[in-house]
Order: sequence, then structure tokens, then C-alpha cells
Amino acid sequence: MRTPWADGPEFVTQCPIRPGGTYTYRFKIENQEGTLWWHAHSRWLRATVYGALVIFPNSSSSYPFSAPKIDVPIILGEWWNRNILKVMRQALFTGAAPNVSNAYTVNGQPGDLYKCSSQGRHGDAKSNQRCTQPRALLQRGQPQTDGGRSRRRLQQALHHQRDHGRTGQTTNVLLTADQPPARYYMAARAYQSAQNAAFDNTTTTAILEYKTAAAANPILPRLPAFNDTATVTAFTSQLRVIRAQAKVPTQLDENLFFAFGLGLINCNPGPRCQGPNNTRFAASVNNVSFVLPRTVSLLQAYYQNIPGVYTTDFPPSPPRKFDYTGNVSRALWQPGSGTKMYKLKFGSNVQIVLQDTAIVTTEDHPIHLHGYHFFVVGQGFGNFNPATDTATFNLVDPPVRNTINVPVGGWAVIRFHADNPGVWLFHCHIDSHLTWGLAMAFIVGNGEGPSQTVEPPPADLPQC
Ligand SMILES: [Cu+2]
Repeated sequence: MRTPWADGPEFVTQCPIRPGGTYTYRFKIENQEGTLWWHAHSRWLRATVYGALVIFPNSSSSYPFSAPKIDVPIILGEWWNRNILKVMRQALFTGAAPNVSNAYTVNGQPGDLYKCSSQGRHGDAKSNQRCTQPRALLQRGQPQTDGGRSRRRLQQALHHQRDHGRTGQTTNVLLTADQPPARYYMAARAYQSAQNAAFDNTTTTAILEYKTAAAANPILPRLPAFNDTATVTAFTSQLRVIRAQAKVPTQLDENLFFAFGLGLINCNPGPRCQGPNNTRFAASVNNVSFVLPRTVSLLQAYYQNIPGVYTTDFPPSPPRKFDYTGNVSRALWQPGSGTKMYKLKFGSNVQIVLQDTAIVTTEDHPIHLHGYHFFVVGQGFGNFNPATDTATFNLVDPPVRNTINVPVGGWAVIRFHADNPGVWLFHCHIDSHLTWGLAMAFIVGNGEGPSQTVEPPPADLPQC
């Protein structure tokens, strides 16, 4: 996206849109195609305010595979019987983990495996969610994909397919409908890697139906166990870019090391101290728990030189080295806090080693970078070791993503060319983790000339 003013995260590139207000985003899409997920970026509204943005290939270019006959966006979501903002407020008041969701959804519908299917209503009476089953109709022999031009390709019959996508990730899947004409369930449930953490252990379904299928009960696939990290790893490690618009940077200008994970803040026992052993949950990157400004966005503060809103001393590596995925001393569980950004020169080649920590628990965090797609050049388990792990990097055809699910108790290494000026948030895509501080932001400076310079803000940008 060319203009950072249309990026959307509250207090990062704009003040939030007021309740009842409207705001129109205007932006130019450059060097992007495929299906992307758009969503609200204010408090936890992204839980239910979202949709698909399908960017078709330029008319002068072609698909890197036979052109699909149909595009079907499939969005996996979550459903809470309570107002999600009440769930958030309760968690932020008590300091404990938030209540888990009541259902998962495919395109907004939970599917046949929930009680509501027979009742026609979902959960409590206030919820008006109808429980019809989403369906995709298929003609035998016709391929289908969920997006424009895919950067990744999977050609598998859907009822054999085990796709793995974490919060915030999009995957374009090419399906060849060459199976016996029948009705097939597509099913999804959580992958949960954090130790002893509560999670929504339900399964959502939709039906893929061949046009010539007889009326019969759909066939339900067997899903991997909720904690089957081996299957997740087998799936993600086979992803490759089909045709990248840029080469993987090999000459690095920045080599950053971000250790991140949960933390616990000690507090006085009471209603606001309901985390484990009289604490409040926190999260951090390089021991900084990120705090959003409240009166102006970071991009406005940067563009208008407003002092006192942020600092640019975000640490390029952890201030203290430790055995990140080992038995971490309790003395290292409580992070500091701040609104710290890291400055990148326009055009620099950036590598970031993303290292999970075992503080509280290891977990697969989906880390999302705004403003860029990046190459995922390597990943593995345990602590990243530059002496041995660098040799395993894929610099030829690594997957291109904007969200990387860093392996639980492991690491991932990403690279990108910083050629999009502005302020860009880098954060975990689990809402509670972002709110607890698992975030930081980059300032990418201007290059030369108007095409490499942040545009002036729109006149109607929402005010705080
Ligand atoms: Cu996280």
C-alpha cells in the first residue's frame, strides 16, 4: 500500500473512527495481488469486523498457473456470545487471560457441529447468530482458488487437505475438483501450543458440494490434534514462493534480533491482580511492553514533529541475553514498558530474527508486519544459532507473507527491503497479546523525490 495514512491501526497511523462516525480510506495498491484480510484495528473489534479484499492480477499479466474458474473467499473467524468489548474490558480490568470464544466460524457461520444448528439460534437469547451452513458448489473437474494470483499453491483434494493458518494469516489455495462427486465438510479448529492455557476446543464446518452429488450426509475429515506441532511444521515448511516481485535481499543493512513472548507484572492482590500468582499478564518485544499513545497517532507525531509522544531507542537486540527457550529465571519475567520505535533508512535491507521465549509459556505467536510483505528465509525450534542456522536459510524461493507464525519455542527469520516510507506497526496478531504489549513500530524514512516520500495526511483524517 502506497500511503501509510490508510493503514488503519488506532494511535499508530490515525486516531480511531468515533462511534457513529464514518471515514473513507483512499489508497493506491502497488505490487500486490491475491486475497488479503481487511479488519478493524481498534481495540478488539477485529474479532468480528472483517472481510476479504481480493486484488486481481493486472490485466496485462497472467496467473502463474492455469487461471482458476471460480474464486471463493473463505474467512475463518471466532464468535463470542458476549460483546467482545466487554470481554476485553473484563480482561484488562482483572489482568487475567480473556474468556475464550464460544464458536469458530466459516464466513460468519459456525456450522453443523454446534447445538445451534438444531435450535436455529446460537447460545444465549441475545445472540442473533443464525446457524445455517455455508456451502460452496463445485463442478467436477473445475479448479478453484480462494484468491487472485496465488503466491503459494497447494493442489490437494479438499477432504485430504490439512491447511494450517494462524490468526491474521491468509493462504491462497488452489483446488482441483477431481474427487468422486459428493458432499464434503471443510472443517477447522484451533491449533493451541501454549501450555495449560484455556482455549475454544470446538470445530467449525462448511460444506463443499459437487453439483452432481447425491443428497447425503457430508463426509467429515479427520483433523489433527489441537497440539499437533509436527503436522503444522510439515505444512508450513513446504510453502514456497511461486513468483516473487523482488529478490531476497542478500546484502544486509540491518540485522535485528527480537526476543518476544508473555510476561507477568507483579501487583497487590485484589480484583485488578487476577493473573497467575498475584500478577497481571503482560507481553513484550526485547523486554519493552509497547504502549500506544492516547492523544495523537505515532505517524502524525512523526510527520508533524510533535515531541514527547515516542522515542526511537527501541533495542535492536535483547538488553540481556538468556536461554530464551530454556528455564527462564523469574527475575526476567517482568518487562519494562514504553512507546519505542526503531528507525530504518529508506531502501535498507532488513533481517529480523524472531525468537520465541519460554517466559510464562512458549507459544506460536503470529507476528504481523504492516506496510510490507517479507520473505521467511528460515525457521526452527529452540534458540536461534547464527553459526549453524544461517546455513539452512532458503534465499532462492522462500515463502512471502505479511504474518509469520513463529514456531512454538522456536524462531523464524524474515527479510524485507524497506522501501515503503512511514510508520509501520509490527505485532502479535492475537488481540490480547497486542494489548498486553507484544508490539513495536518501525519508522521508515523518506527516500528521494515524491514517490519515495510520505504523502500529506488526508484532510478528513479522524481526530482524537
Ligand atoms: Cu502472541
